[in-house]
Amino acid sequence: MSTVLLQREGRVGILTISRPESLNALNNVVLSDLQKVFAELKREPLGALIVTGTGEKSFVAGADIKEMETMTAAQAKEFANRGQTLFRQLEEFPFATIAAVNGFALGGGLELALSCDWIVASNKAKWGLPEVSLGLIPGYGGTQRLSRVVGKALAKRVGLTGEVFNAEQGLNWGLFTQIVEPGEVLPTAKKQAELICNRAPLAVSFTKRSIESGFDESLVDGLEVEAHFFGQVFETKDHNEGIQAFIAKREPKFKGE
Ligand code: CO8
Repeated sequence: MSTVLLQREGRVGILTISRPESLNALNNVVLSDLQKVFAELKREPLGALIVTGTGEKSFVAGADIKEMETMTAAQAKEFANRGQTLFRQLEEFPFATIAAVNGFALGGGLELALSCDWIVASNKAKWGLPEVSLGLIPGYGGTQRLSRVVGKALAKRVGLTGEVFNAEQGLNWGLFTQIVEPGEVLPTAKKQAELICNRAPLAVSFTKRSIESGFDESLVDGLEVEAHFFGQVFETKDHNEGIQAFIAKREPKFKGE
């Protein structure tokens, strides 16, 4: 049985990491299963994808510590590269991705959530980068992505202390876009995903790419990227449909063309 389940509800996908006996820790099997599911998502894309963990206790409690017990330095680098490649694929999907953090998001779990477009979390969620307490460092992008979201000083506080933080701190620091009651995490993420699915798919994808491509550029170069995509969207049929629907005071019927 796969450790990564993909459920499709219309154009919304729900990807669930499922290793409850290890609080959904990421081992080599999970990475292989993720690889298969991502390949399927490339062939048959969605409108939006929600990433979550099975059960109420944990999103993902990190990379599998037990699997690292006998790893050599070369194997560790390979394990980090493998996870990073996968998380980059997740980040680069043309559709929206929402992490629904239902519990612990530690180490590799936080790094997985950070590779999604945004994070909706339970008000009971606990998160952090505890790697330094194991004599390790984050290896799935934590030292790079967290600072881009919360800023350098807070990212250093999280990574260097190895402290575990609560949901409110995550919200206050801008890591989580929203915190809700535990039973509301998935329904909230689903509502947001459904909203996106009602929008023009190519416009959604260009908006995401414009934000991503411009983020590390100067404002001037970023604005050029935006102008480029603004031009591109005028080559789509959906832009015509959107404008015509507005003028005719009716709902648009987007086709992703
Ligand atoms: N890896 C393997 N097993 C785990 C992990 C994990 N990350 N987390 C929990 N488990 C297992 C426990 O060992 C336990 O198994 P068993 O019942 O066989 O003893 C089971 O899950 C339940 O866990 P606990 O009994 O510990 O549950 P508690 O409620 O007491 O505690 C905690 C929950 C606080 C989440 C605790 O389990 C914990 O501290 N887990 C480890 C968290 C952690 O340090 N995560 C970071 C790991 S390092 C990492 O993610 C690096 C990422 C980059 C990798 C780069 C490649 C080299």
